[in-house]
Amino acid sequence: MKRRPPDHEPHKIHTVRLLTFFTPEERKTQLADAGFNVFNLTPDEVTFDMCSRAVNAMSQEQRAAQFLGDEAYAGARNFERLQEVVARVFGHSYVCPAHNLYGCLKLVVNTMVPEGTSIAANNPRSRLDLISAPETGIADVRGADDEVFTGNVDLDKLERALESDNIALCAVEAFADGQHPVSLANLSAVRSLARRHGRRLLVDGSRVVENAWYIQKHEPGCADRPIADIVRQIAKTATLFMIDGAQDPKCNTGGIIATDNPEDYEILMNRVVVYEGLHTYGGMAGRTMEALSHGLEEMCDEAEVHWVMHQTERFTARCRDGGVPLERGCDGAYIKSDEFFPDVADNTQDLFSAALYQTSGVRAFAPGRVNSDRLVPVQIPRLAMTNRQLDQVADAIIDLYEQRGRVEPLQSQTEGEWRDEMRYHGLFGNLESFDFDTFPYEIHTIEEVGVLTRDERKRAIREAGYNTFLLRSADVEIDLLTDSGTSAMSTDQWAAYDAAKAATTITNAYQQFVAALGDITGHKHIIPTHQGRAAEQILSEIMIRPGQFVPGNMYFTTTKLHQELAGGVFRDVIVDEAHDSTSDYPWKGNIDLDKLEALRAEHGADAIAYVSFEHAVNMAGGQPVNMDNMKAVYAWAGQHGIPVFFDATRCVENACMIQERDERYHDVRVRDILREMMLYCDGCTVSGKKDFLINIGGVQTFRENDEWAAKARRLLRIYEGNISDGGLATSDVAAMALGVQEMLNDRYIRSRVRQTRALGDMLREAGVPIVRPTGGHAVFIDARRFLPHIDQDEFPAQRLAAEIYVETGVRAMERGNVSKDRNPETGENYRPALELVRLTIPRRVYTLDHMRSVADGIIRLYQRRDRITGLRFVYEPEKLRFFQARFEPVDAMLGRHEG
Ligand code: P70
Repeated sequence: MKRRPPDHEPHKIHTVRLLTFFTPEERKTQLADAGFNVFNLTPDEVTFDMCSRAVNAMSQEQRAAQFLGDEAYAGARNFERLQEVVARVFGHSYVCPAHNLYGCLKLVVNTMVPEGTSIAANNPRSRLDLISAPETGIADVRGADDEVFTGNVDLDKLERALESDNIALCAVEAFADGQHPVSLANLSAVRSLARRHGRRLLVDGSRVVENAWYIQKHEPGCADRPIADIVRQIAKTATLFMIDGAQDPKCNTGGIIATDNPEDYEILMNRVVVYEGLHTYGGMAGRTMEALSHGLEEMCDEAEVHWVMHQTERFTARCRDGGVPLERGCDGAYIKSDEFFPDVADNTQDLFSAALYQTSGVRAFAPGRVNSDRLVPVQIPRLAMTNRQLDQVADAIIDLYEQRGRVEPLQSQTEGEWRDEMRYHGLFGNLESFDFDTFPYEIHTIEEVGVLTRDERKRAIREAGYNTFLLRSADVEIDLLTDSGTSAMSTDQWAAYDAAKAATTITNAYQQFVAALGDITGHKHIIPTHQGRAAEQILSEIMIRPGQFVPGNMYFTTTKLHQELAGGVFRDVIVDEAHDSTSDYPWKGNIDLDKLEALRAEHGADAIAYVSFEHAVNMAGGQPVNMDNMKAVYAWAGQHGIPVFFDATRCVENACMIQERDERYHDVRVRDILREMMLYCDGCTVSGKKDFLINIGGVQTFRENDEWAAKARRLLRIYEGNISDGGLATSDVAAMALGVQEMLNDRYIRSRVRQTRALGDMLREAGVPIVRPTGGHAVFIDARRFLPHIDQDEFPAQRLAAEIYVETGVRAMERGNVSKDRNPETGENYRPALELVRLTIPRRVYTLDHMRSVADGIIRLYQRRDRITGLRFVYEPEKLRFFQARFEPVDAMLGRHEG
């Protein structure tokens, strides 16, 4: 089978860990304090930490498993599960747990390598050497013949060793030293030889998955075999198979030895209590066994393996293309530090590490003994980084390589055997810094996505009545339905979530939220609500007298509905450019003051309840309002005694677009721009599910009016919950208190807005008609121009959203004739000027590679657009019909299903 490299992650991001970036001066100070040994830097002092052990992103299930510890001393349920999984994944009936791989090795050496014997190994630097008694020798039996399987054992050498030396054990590392894979054929030959001589074959499978990928790719006859199959065969070939829990199984620690041999198991079981713990936990917490079990099964997932290996290949190739001397490792690029600094005699590994940190904040550390090696592994933490981040780490290394002549050598200050003991005197060479321009977070937890075939998707959309709201999330591969409540929370938010103590009174979480948002907005009253529409309802009820007008910069469905339920009449006062999808006007969210004044002139100021002023206007395409417009509207309103309320749901994106598009604000922090924006209103409603980086929550603020605040709190008590939570869990309030701070990180918000724009640019360059300019949260496809042959009453945007799903597995949302509803007087559809499909980007969830693959799919669809037909209702609800409506294709009668 010929495999294409995967074009995006086969998962999405569930939780992120925030990264810190440092100035060159900060890095120098930190490096000097660390004695020029990057080992002494804490993770907080490092931007990207390039190692692959115990730092991998876990799956959501694996994280959950860490909370399922049966912390019993004996016979834990977690151990029973581990046994079952080991039997399934490795085919061995017995498992001996240990605290980690060192524990496994020690057990084997202590029980199976008698004094005076030696070990035949394919890794002469094996840790077995350190663990064994001093007189135990390692017979290096690695061959040098095979170009791909450089870890293969030379069978003649092994045979000679078995015959003449006193070999106790054959030890093969799958991927010896991180660089040398073995073939299945070689492994089984080794096993036969060992058996013939009555010796055991011990396989260290800590990198068994990477090795299996090599076998699948390069060993004759293996191309069609699943990774899981190959892994199982490797494990079965071994008499004793062990694995480091913190490597391929993505656990944070733990290790196991698996075997099929009851006598060996008995030996291990009786000794494990001496060094590790009882045979049913072996020095691991119950939760570790549980997470390890999950990891053992997940590590063989074909798509994940191919993604991990694709990243390694890509990263290594980029470094190599940049001229950097390296060896390709199973998990990254292993830099040849001596060739990197050919004029430097000593400590080139630590020199490389120090210089790379100095220029970029990237850490790559070579553990081990002083002067024992020359390679510095730059390893990729599994699933934790994006391709774009990795590209930039590679570029940072290449950058350093280009200025290697300016790097000053290190002078040892200490004598030590191990590299982690070393301290140096260094001089900071005059080096250029490398600046990162990437997401400021790493991936902490991933989430599974749905993968269906095209035929399955066709069936799914038909069953969903051609309404993407009615699809199951499990059937969606990349979910761009909404940016609402879909953000990935940070580890800090999760920590606060877990720690928050619930109460029906004032809580700490509430106080933190009020303090944080009060500081950001300057508003006096901060009232949490369960989400945006709750605030909208309350505000509408307080502020609108029946018959009053509510002018706003384009309608939003829930906002307008609540205004109408309170007896108000919505009037659109947005600038005309907003209705023209082809206009490049940068401030399409602005209010047209002439329209506002005309409304007042006709009906009087008293007939206007308030101005409903939305940031980064959703229905117009996420279009920003500029600062002058906010100021002018507020001044105008002040003259007439009319309040102004922001829908500040996407206020941070708006602030970011002000920073980008208004040169007066280029050097102003987003936080300060937002603070100024918040001066020009009397309060806000906010759906916190967007910019506030939380999954549920909202807020109502009042800048100073105590009377409105008292009324709002009264309604809150009646409709929603406590005044300290608005009906939210205290934990969600705590998460929101952090979300409102994280959202103001300039690097974060810029990377978010740029990611959206990147998707827009890819589509536009291919000629796909989209709303211009691209806004902050979404790319809007102009369905009338995409499908000009479909009349608006046959809902081109609704059909286009359905077709995008069938073509790509991407879920989008209709924002057009269906959403706009019918005119209650005429009963006709409104037929709005903007008939759009929204591709909405969740925050911190998808990568640039996801975006590229979305664009590719839509471009393919665009090329066959003339074969797409319209829809008609088969079920039409009365209110907010777009949520539940069902359709069928207009050509369904002909029995012809398009797409
Ligand atoms: C979306 C979501 C919600 C929203 C909003 C603005 C500018 C208020 C709200 C309501 C969810 C949605 C809502 C209705 C129809 C489709 C989708 N927008 N103001 O996907 O807030 O949902 O928290 O009650 O965008 O755009 P909430």
